[in-house]
Amino acid sequence: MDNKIGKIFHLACLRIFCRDFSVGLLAAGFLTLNGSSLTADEVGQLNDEGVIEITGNDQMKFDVSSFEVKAGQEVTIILKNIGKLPKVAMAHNIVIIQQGTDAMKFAMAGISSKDTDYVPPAMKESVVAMTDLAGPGESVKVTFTAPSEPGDYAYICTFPGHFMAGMKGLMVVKDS
Ligand SMILES: [Cu+2]
Repeated sequence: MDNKIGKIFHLACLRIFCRDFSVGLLAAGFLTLNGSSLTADEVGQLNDEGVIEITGNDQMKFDVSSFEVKAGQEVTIILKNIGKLPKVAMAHNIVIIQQGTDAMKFAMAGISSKDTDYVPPAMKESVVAMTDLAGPGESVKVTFTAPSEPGDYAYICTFPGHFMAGMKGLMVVKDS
């Protein structure tokens, strides 16, 4: 009798584990819809007003993987979520972090920080600029002054699993 209950319990656990595991794989981007993952290596360009548009999609990719700015210039990033999945499952933001910040550590720490758009409060000094989270069809934007220190500044999406799936890029600050 006990053995039978144990078996049923074990099967139920196995089922829950498998379900969560496949959701986890999906979130990490290992499963793609048609087997082709978009690995765009696209260089973006600011317009004359210092505005750049970047899209994010349901495959957890930004269409711009790097762009250049001048040190101290005013920059506006417009992020458009061109996906269709509901916001609770698939939202995107752009968070630019300071040089020397461990992006993986930042993203991992942010997973439990839903109230602050998955940006870890303990590491908020590492944020150069960030947008709100955009759901399907939504656009968000942020205007900020580019750092005065030239170099590479990573930007990431902090929605859980997205950075790990490759949702990231580089803002290259050039000497002005
Ligand atoms: Cu994202």
